[in-house]
Amino acid sequence: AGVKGTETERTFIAVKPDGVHRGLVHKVIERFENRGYKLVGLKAVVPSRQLTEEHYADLKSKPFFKGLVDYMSNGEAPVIAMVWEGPDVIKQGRAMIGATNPLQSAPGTIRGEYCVSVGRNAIHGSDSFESAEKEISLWFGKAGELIDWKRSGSEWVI
Ligand code: 3AN
Repeated sequence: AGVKGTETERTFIAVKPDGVHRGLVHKVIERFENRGYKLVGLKAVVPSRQLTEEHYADLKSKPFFKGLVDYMSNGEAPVIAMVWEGPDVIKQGRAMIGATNPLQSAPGTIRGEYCVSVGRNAIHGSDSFESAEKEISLWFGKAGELIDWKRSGSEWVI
């Protein structure tokens, strides 16, 4: 996940199938780009059940786990998987996304603007450096899928 605490910190952000169905991909990209973060990886994926189960391994014992895996991996819409880079992007990404339950998400956050249901909360973001490392390697395991580049004008942002 890049180098923690520096401008090369990286996080895994995914627009989930409900967010894709609802045409929210550009809203998510716009917010991260506008903030000054840099997109270093992007793809549309229909994740296998196995990938989804690994991604949400911490939630295995939850009653909604099977439903969550079904809806992520049934292929009715892809997941748009992204890696974003920049200062404090893991924590700020979570702040921009808002609380897990959209009814508790502050207005102005992505969930606080676009969602009302915890089971359809549109977007995922890594919640710690360790999760970011795990999730980036899970979703972007192949060499060459993440690009190191410099945003022109970034000296005015960072
Ligand atoms: P977050 O997505 O904010 O990191 P987690 O990791 O607790 O939150 O939950 C992962 C995903 O599991 C949520 N984004 C949501 O899709 C689903 N989920 C969490 N809690 C519930 C719930 N009570 N009922 C249905 N789905 C849930």
